[in-house]
Parts: sequence; structure tokens; C-alpha cells
Amino acid sequence: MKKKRIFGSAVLSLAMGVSMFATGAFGATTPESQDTYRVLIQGPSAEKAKVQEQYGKRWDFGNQGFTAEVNSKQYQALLKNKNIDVSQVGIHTIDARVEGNGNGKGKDKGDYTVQASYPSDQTPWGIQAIYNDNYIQSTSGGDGIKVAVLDTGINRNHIDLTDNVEQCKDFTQSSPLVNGTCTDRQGHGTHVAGTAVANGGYDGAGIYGVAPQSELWGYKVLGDNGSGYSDDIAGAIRHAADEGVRTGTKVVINMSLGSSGKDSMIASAVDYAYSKGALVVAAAGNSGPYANTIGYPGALTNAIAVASLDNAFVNGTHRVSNFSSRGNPNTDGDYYIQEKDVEVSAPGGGIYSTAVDGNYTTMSGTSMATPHIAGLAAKLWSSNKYWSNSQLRSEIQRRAKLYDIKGGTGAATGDDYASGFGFPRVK
Ligand SMILES: [Ca+2]
Ligand SMILES: [Ca+2]
Ligand SMILES: [Ca+2]
Repeated sequence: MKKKRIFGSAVLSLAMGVSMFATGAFGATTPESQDTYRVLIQGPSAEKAKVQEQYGKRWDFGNQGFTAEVNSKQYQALLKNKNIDVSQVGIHTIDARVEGNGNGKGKDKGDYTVQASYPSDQTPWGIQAIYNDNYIQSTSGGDGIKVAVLDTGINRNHIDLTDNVEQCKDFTQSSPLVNGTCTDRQGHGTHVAGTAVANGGYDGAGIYGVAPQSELWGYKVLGDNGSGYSDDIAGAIRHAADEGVRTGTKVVINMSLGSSGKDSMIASAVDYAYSKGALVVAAAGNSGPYANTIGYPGALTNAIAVASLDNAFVNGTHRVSNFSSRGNPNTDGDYYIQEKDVEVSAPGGGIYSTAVDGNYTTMSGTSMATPHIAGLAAKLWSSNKYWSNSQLRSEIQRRAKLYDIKGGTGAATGDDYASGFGFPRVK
């Protein structure tokens, strides 16, 4: 029996949510119920200013309008205002489900000392696959690159993550940006972050992600039920891009979240981030295997949509997971990215990674595939820091073509609507 790994005596307040089975991914649950309406207000500047004076603002997106939180009475009054357009802000949800014992039910553990066990596998199958090395013992790379994980937050005290955490910010509070806190009470964000950047811990006995030397920016944009408002997500995307500019560093933005509908605030935030040099990677969604089920923001042209692969082989290649959302069959085959195209694939079925309680757990989803690509991006960028984001993206696409995926519904030889260009790897 190995000794327990103990990390200081940090005490975490933990209350695991009960909504972890987000298999369908794009649920319609509101993060806050009762009498609260999150609204986007658009119109002439003078009219917007009047409304802002009355109701305050949360995010101001300039010409696109601003958002605010109002009660139902105020909402009704806004709807009657002929000088402005009012619409409710959309909801985005995590793209994963938990497997095995992590069902999230009745797991309110309260405060306790972090006491981590050793992982049963330090380099899970997805790491072996993306490194194309079945005997890999540890990983390396990512030095100097920032990986912004926009998710349910992270457990910044996890032994295998703590040294990587450089920023920790919460975009879900009543004040739209709280610095220094990013508590994950759901587990999804901690798991996603681990796949991208886990570093094996101080003793090297923990789990490894794809790019363990990257710096982690934990941006909490989703609440404890795994859902969040699109204005907060848009604000966080813009903030990550601005922080890249401010610090003069390359930023990879990982969004293992989605919605079936296109959101204007997120779409323009993704365009903005791309124009500022960030690389945006997003989950394809978990609504497969039918065509045109791809979710946003992955479906946007400036976000790399990542499909999920299983640890199983069909037609001599990894198989696209059944749950993985498919792109548009009318625009595949051309090795050119249009809106609603899947771009690349990566391991997402049965992925073992860091758990919010300081241990390890297995989850499945395009949520788990996405950080494999974000980690790969960070690793490649760290050895080629002069590359622009579009040069990096071309390199990822080139590597994807080297491993064409032919297994699973919709997958075929060449660029296809299930797997995109293929599975890009380290070597
Ligand atoms: Ca896309
Ligand atoms: Ca295409
Ligand atoms: Ca293919």
C-alpha cells in the first residue's frame, strides 16, 4: 500500500452538484431561477444610457449592447420600452457526463482536509494516444503558454494542478469579475484542466496532462449546476484575450461547453479573441451521432471544434464516439473550415483525470476531447512562440491529416463531418 499524498492542510468547502449527468449537454436549465432575468439591451446609445442609469449594467459590449440583471417587473417594463430591444441572455452547459462511481448524488462532503490518493494510471489512454506512445511515463511542454479554461472553476489545490495556476477568476458572481477565486464545486472544470496541464504533482507520482509546463488560468464561467450565462462567457473570452495582450503571451482558450444556438455576444467575443492572437478551442457537443448536431461556440469558424474519440478501433483507426456531435455533411470533405464543421478529433470517451476532491475520476464527453487539443496547442506553441494563432491552427490541421479517422458514424476517408481533418498528435 502506498502512502496517501497529503497537500498541506488546506480546507475546501465542497458540495458536489446533482446535475453532473449532462449527457445531452445542451440543457435548458437556468443557473438562477426565481425572479431574475439576465437581459441584453440593444438600441441607440442615448436610449441605452437611460436604461443603464435605471437598471445598471453587467457587461457592456459596445455596439452590441449591454447586459443587466433585472426582476420580472423591470423586465416587463423593458419589454414595453419601444426605444430599445430586449432579449434574454442564453445559457451554455458543460459537454460531459461522469462515469462509474462519480454519480454526484448525495456527495455533500462539507469541509475536509485535502488528502489525495495516487492515480491508478499516470498517463491515461488519451495521453498515450495523443503522444502516440503506449509506454509514456510522463509528459512535457507548454512552457510560457497560458491555457485559459473557461468552465465550472478549478480546484486550485489539487496536487497535480496547483503549481500551474497563475490566474483564478470568477465571472459568475453579482460583480461580474472577481479576482482570486475560481472555486469548482461541480468537478467538470478541474477534470478538463487536468487533461490539458496536470503536471504529475510535486512528487511526480500524480497524473499528467498534455502540456504540464503551461500556466493555467482558471476562469469560472459556469455555476455549480454546470450552466452559465453567455454574457459572462463572452466577457471571460474577451478578458482572456486582453490578458494575453497585456502580458505579451500566447493564450489558448479552452471551452468545454456549448449550446445548440448561436449567441451573438459569444460569436463576436470569439472573433475578438482570435483577432488579438488567442487560439480558441471548443467542444463539438454531445448530441451525436446525427448530422448537424454540432453546438456553439465550437461551430463558429474562429473556434476549433473538437469531436470525441473512443479507446476503440474501427476501420483501423480510433472510432468517433456515438455521443459526439456531428457537423454539416454538406461542407465536409474540402479540408476547409466553414461554420458548423467539425475541425479535429481527440480522446473523449472514458477519460481519467483530476477530480475536484483532490483525487481522480473518469468522465466522457467532447468536454474531455477539447483539452487534449488545447494542451497540444500549448505544447506546439511553446516550441514555436513566433507562430501566430493561425499558423498554429494550420499546424494542428496538418497533424490531424496525418492520422485520418475512419471509424464511427459519419467518419470516412479524408475530411468528414464526424471527425473533421483527423486526430492531431505530438508525433
Ligand atoms: Ca469551428
Ligand atoms: Ca469544410
Ligand atoms: Ca476521416
